[in-house]
Amino acid sequence: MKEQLLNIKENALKEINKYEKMDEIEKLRVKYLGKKGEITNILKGMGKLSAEERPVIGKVANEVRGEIEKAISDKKEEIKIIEKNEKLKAEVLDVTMPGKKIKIGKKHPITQMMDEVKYIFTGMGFKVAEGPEIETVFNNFDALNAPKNHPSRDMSDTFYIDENLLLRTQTSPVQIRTMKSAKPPIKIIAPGRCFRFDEPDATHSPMFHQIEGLVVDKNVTMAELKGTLDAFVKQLFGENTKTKFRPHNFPFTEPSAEVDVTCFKCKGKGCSVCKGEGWIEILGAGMVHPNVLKNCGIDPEEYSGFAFGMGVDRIAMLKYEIDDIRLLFENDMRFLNQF
Ligand code: 2NM
Repeated sequence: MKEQLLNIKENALKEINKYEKMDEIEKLRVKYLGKKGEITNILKGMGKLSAEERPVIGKVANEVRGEIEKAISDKKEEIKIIEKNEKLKAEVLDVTMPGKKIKIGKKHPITQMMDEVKYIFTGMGFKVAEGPEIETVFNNFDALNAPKNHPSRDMSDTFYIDENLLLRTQTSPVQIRTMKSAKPPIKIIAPGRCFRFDEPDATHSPMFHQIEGLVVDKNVTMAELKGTLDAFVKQLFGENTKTKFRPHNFPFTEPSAEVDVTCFKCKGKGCSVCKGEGWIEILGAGMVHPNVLKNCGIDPEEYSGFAFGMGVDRIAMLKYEIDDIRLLFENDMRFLNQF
């Protein structure tokens, strides 16, 4: 029996050495020391022993149990330390590691310009109006008082879809739609894409962007047009910006003007941005032609209005000193990321 106990001890110690996991060691504890374990089994046979043998075997059994218990608890301690170290290793936080850069996009320079212009005009009480890019010939030309032989109507200047439909050549048809459907007072801007049958070069793109404005009410005068545009360019280009109205001709306004502003770069002295002129042309404007009001069902005897229009791409090019409009539409990130 003593022999058996010593065997058990030897096996137990060998096995304990073999395992490295907490649950495996726990299984060994049950196997050797549990109620149905090997030592308990041996001790059950103690009743058959003589009175002399019993205390001797009892002592051996206690020693064996004690040694196995100690080996198990030592092993458990060891495993605890190893597991703790592994956990610490796995959770280590290197504060010197470079952070993960979160890339957020940015707005296209034309969108930035659009937003800036919209912000200024909505601040003056204008509402933003939108309309389709595919328009009727009536809204794009006839309602705008364009004579039947006007060169812009030519097949070689305008993208026609059929004889009644085209890609709008300016955003004025949005204003025609507004005047046809709403009663004055009207105070809107119409931003959007426009299309002209142009060969692309440094200053021309068959698709470009415009923002046009329209105010219609009783007693609207040219003084309000000048005051509105003056306030606009001062906000866009700086407080000291001046405007100059040069007489011009548009079919849809009378009188009409082209509007120059003092160069925001050289303040009028002459530089590469203004080509030495000191002035930059940025707007077309005028008083809405009575025929246009009539075409939209508004009585020109009762109401008057002013309108203006600007090329957003051109203004973005001036502001960001971009010398080729095609760069704006190539979507090369190396270019776009500069703005
Ligand atoms: C411009 C220049 C001058 C204009 C006129 C109208 C409308 F619909 F009221 F007749 N909308 N936009 C206008 C006037 C546009 O762009 C250079």
